[in-house]
Amino acid sequence: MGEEPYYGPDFGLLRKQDPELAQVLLDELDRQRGNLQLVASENFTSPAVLAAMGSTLTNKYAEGYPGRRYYGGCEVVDRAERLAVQRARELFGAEHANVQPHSGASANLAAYAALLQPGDTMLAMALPHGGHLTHGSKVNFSGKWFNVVSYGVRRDTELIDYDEVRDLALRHQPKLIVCGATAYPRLIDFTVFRGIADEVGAWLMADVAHTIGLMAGGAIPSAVPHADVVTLTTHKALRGPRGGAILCTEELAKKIDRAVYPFIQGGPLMHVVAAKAVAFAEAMRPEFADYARRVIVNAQALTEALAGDGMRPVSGGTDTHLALIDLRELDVSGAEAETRCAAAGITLNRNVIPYDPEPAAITSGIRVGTPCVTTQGMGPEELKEVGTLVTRAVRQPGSAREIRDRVAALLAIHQPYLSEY
Ligand code: DSN
Repeated sequence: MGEEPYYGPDFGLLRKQDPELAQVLLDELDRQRGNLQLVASENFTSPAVLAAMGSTLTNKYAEGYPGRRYYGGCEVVDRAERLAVQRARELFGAEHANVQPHSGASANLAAYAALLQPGDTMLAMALPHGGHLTHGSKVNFSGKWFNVVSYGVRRDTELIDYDEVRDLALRHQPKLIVCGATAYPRLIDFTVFRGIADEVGAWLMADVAHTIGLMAGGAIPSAVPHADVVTLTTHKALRGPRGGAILCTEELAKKIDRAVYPFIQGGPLMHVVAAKAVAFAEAMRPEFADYARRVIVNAQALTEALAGDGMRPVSGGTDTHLALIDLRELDVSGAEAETRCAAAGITLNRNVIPYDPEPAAITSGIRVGTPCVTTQGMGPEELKEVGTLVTRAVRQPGSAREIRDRVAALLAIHQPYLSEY
């Protein structure tokens, strides 16, 4: 047996060559291991995914698509992309997959470029009600280049108002209807959206960056059979590398591919494409289905614990991996709660709640999610305790040190990158 070939990260070498930067990596690993990670859009990707991302595939330019590149020497990276595409199609049951988008925002830009012209009308969920920046915010390309009509949630139920969506669609005749959200704890009824889109002759796009991992694991209904185009990220509950992807019907395949390259991107990140292939294979394993189911069970345990301690979950609970908590009764802003939790060793993000009287930098809410803690092996019992710890951190900032000790005890048992994947 010869020496093992170089295949990826060599941390020892980095430490020797650039100790200053190596220390940043060590400190970030410590931060990730040393705090409770409750940001709903984050996860601990597997060591195999990290290995693919740290590989020499990063050296290769491969503008174009497998077998149709604008550079020589692409025959090896072509295999990585073909695997990623095949696996994505199989995992999600999609007719076509494009695995090149660098991010969810890039995937959305490409989808709009494929389906719309500047000035066209699209209907999407308002950011302050749980949508995304790229769903028509005025500070984003989507709000500047398109005529965006926004829908939201009802004030009484805090659920998507499908009657409002239909009324707006009939009145404004959008060319594209976008469903999907970043801070909506409930299931989205894609069949209703499909019906509305058909009624007005619009394309239907589902941006399921947040929930695609749950769909991959079969824990919630998939958007793929209903939407013309599905955009996603690979790094959230799906637990892959940081990046995006697009699934679509065969009918739209060429348009989507041309919109990704050459319209909005140049060379794909082949090391990330390879890592996406690894993640898609991991998500096909039975253990991943179990993981996706446990993410939701854990989110429900966490939400119940929070609700029991007086932190009101928007819409009354969750069907997914996340909860949105209204702090107005406690008279603590989202920004202050985020700071208090950080002092107690708990990482989460402030988040606007529907009809929030506070601006986005302050907010009246926090968002919590369970993809990370579930990867770490925590279960509903631990999540109940986490709920109590979050509540104490928000209500009793003086207890931060005590809470940190309890967080450390939990994390000593559930260490990322030490336990099995
Ligand atoms: N920024 C992501 C999130 O945290 O939800 C969405 O892109």
